[in-house]
Amino acid sequence: MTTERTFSTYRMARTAAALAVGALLAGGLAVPASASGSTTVPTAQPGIPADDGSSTRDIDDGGIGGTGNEFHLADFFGNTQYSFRYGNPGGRFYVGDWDWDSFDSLAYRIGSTFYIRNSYTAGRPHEVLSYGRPGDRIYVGDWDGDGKDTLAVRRGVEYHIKNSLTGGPADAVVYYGRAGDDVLVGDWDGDGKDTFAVRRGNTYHISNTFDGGDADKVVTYGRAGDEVYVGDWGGGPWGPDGISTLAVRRGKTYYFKDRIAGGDADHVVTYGRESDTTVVGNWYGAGVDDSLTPDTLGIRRP
Ligand SMILES: [Ca+2]
Ligand SMILES: [Ca+2]
Ligand SMILES: [Ca+2]
Repeated sequence: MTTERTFSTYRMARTAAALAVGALLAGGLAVPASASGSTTVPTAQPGIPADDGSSTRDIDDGGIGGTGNEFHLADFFGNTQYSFRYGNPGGRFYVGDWDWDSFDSLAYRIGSTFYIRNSYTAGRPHEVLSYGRPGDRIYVGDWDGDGKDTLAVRRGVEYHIKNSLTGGPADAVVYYGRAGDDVLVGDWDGDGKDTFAVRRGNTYHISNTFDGGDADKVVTYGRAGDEVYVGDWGGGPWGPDGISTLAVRRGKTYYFKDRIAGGDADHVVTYGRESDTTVVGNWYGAGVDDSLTPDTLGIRRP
């Protein structure tokens, strides 16, 4: 199974050869206007083919659903710091630190191709890579603790983990939980490596390894109907500590917990509109301070 997967990276704008490859790739993936089933075809950003999102919109994975290509990224207090458009209005986005600068940014996905941008402005992708198959469920994490986020493909209880954005087969295949599990990714013990947690209702079964044994911690937070997000919110007295914790969303209000524990939220932020899709990542303080900064909110808006 592993050998069926390809994982190739094109570093754009580095060399003439890379540019030529990028042009070929963009041309090869262009979606004909009739493919959208509509007279309105989304306007492509330079370097990203037009795409109606049908190949990725409904995948249930670690990506960002919803629609729209307008993004607003906020600080700890819910004040917008960056606003820009990227990608196409349809389809999925993924958040990760793709370039080791400690700040997260977006990747837009068409089929099994990921268009990565490392800054909070509109523009061409900085990297384009292909991984897995068009319908694969993808999760983002720093699986080996080197500071760079990479992808894992999930097929039922089987996870094909890759530790680089380069070619070659998966670095590890692990088995986790049950096929129907709602899986979250986080660094629950602060060792720098991301692992999984399973959500069942408002109970979270947290594991710090991939060994498939019992959960290391079980915690109840919020309500079963809440939307939940994972981050190192940094709201404690000493700021962020490198440990991922939970936040739940009700309407446009977010209830952040700074420890892996139940009980009342440690801080509450209202941001955006009820119709917005939530994005979470580490962008607060980007370009100013590369010390440990908290994960904060963002929104995707049509
Ligand atoms: Ca980054
Ligand atoms: Ca890594
Ligand atoms: Ca960890």
